[in-house]
Amino acid sequence: MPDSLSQSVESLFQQIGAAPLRAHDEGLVVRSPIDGAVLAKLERDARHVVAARALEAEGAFLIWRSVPAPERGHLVRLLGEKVREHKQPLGRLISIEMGKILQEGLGEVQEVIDICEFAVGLSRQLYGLSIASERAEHKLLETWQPLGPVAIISAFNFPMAVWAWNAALALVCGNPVIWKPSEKTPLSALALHALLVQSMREMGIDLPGLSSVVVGERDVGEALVAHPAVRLVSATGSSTMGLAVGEVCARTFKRTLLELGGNNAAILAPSANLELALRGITFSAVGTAGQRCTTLRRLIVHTSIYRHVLDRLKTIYQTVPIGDPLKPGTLVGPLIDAASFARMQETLATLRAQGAQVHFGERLEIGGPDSFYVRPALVEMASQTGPMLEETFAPILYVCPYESMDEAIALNNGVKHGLSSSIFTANLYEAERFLGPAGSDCGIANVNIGTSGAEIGGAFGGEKETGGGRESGSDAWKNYMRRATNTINYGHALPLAQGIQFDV
Ligand code: UN1
Repeated sequence: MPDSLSQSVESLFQQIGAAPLRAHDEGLVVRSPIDGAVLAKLERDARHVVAARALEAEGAFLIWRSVPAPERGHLVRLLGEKVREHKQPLGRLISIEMGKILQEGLGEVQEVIDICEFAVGLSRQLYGLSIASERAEHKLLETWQPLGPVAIISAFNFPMAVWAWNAALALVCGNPVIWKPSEKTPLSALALHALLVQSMREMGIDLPGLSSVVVGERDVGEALVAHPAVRLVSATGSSTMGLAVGEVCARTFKRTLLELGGNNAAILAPSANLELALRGITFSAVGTAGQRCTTLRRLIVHTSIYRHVLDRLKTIYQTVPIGDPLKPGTLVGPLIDAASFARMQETLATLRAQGAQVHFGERLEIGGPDSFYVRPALVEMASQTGPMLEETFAPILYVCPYESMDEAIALNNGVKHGLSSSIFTANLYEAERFLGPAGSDCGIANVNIGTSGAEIGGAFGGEKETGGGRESGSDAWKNYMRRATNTINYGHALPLAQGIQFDV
């Protein structure tokens, strides 16, 4: 039995068949939020290495784009099979490096498997349109072609799934991928990527530029985003980061797919099944220790049940099992790091100073001086003001009363982000209104389930400062392809569109 988390990581890498990690004294320090232990010191990739990867990707694109899509799908199928085979060690690695509970770590790996399967099917479904032409003996088509190298910048909270949503689609669409994982979770990236490299080897694909990982901090991401070989940047993280990425991409005419912050709300109506609602609310608010983009941050409760709901939540928050995420039964693991803890405490201090009633949110004596376990916080808000309008990436749930559905929907929409939202109600009119054009303004709007825990089959993403991108299922694949409109003349005359006469 390994007696430290770094030894566990070593043995997980072995089980997965990934290259052992080499320690670099001055390297990037990767810690486990479980106990603050150093897991690895990784060599940072210099800017010229990033540039080399981008150029290799450009080279690989010239080959990969002409490989038939179903054959490209075969590579993703192999990846999915290997991930399924190694689901346990991969889930464990996520838990150790990111701190989410093992159940959620395994759930994240399942998302990787699911999107691989989706992408394999998609590889035989990259279909276009045939459109009626106004000209005789002409055919108008819409076809979808590979785009070029795709840069994927992922956040610490989903250290494997977010890459997979993007990479599985990008690869079947004919594009090489370059992955810049969060500097807090590069080990999950290296392990998952090793399985793709193994899959390539098995298929005899000798194209190192097809997929790579670049390790480092912000400068590595900047070098990648700015590189002219990159055609699409898919970035997950804060709205500030997204804005910086978006500006560079606009200047270089690159496509972006932005999946940024969320300040997600749920409306709890008096007709709702309260037991179901409380489970949904709790999972969304305290799951992943409040560190999902889709975490429930604002609960808007009808005045008639407000006190009762608050009391029930207080009891749940008091007893929710917090601790070692690897231990069965734990539901809330640690925060990612000291900075995250400090931001949470600052927010709670501001709220107290502004007169809000704050319940819980305190640090717990678990793990040691370098790990940060907190009891999730509940904050009573008379109105939607101050920090409630911002996203604090920590388990803080604001609870705010509403009187009319108009007011509740206005509160739901009254923030800068627009990722996820939900309504708990048994009233059909309320539910349909929430989902309609005058309802929630978010990319995700749910009924009688929480704001988090989306399946891969739907398109994932949100509006406003969430960035507007859509990843994963539905027709999100179109982001990774060049849409071409083709007009084919199979006659012997040359009629011009709009009836223009131009005879020479
Ligand atoms: C994120 O937090 O960035 O809907 C992604 C969910 C997950 C993905 C969240 N499937 O909660």
